[in-house]
Amino acid sequence: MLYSVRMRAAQGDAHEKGGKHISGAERLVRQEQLPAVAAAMLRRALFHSRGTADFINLTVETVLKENIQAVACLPIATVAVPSIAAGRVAAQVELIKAGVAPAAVAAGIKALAGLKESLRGAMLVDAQTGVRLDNGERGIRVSRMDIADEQAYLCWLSRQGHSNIHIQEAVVLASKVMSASGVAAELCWSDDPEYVTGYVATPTLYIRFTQLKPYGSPIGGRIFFIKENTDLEQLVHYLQYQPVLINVPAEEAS
Ligand code: WAQ
Ligand code: MG
Ligand code: MG
Ligand code: MG
Repeated sequence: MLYSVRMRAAQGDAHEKGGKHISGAERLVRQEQLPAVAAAMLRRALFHSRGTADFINLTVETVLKENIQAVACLPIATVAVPSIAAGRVAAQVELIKAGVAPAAVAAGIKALAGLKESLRGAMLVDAQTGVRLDNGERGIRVSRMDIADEQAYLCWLSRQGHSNIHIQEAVVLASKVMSASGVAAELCWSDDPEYVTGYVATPTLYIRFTQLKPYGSPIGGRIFFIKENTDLEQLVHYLQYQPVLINVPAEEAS
């Protein structure tokens, strides 16, 4: 048995009462990890660069091992770009290569860049038409995922020169999202003011771009581009409720 641990924190009031989203996190852990993981989430909500939370929801639920699905981790590539504009152009090229219509890519970037405030979850956008498919202002929050073997993951990342928590969490999330049938690609940049690197995820690659948003901006978000004829209800259920553990490639003998 594992435990799904989920945290969402807001300022002013609860999210559903119009509070400002500060931070969220989701893990799938063993019982002995639970106290430390829960404490770390509370710390993160209380000491966040987006501000201090005064509403924190921490949920813990059991998950049966036989319901967990194994998903392969996406490989990571990094593209250094000289400016935000160059980063966004490069991201658009990758989204188009992944099968998102140019007009939908443009609409998606416009929606993300035009946000007045960060949502708690991701926007769903039709990959052909660019029309927004989720109805809420909150977006769809992906949950119930984690890395299967944390030590192996941290080693695998560190051998590629990566060590920060943003990338650790984003690669897990993107790997789950891209394992969902119906998602053509994802675009993301952080809502943490100091974190300007963003990414595009495709079915085969997680591609980082070193600048996708202005330094200091507290507005970030995610867009999942949805293929034609996708059963939205089934997709959203998978993203929110299907427990998934991500596996890194076994270490190659050297
Ligand atoms: N499900 C759906 N949307 C989410 C989730 C989730 N579990 N978590 C965050 N979001 C949305 C929400 O709108 C946030 O405002 C936005 O994404 C950004 O979240 O170097 O740190 O946690 O390779 O701030 C990407 C680059 C970092 C990492 C992403 O996102 C790298 C990041 P943040
Ligand atoms: Mg967060
Ligand atoms: Mg996050
Ligand atoms: Mg954040």
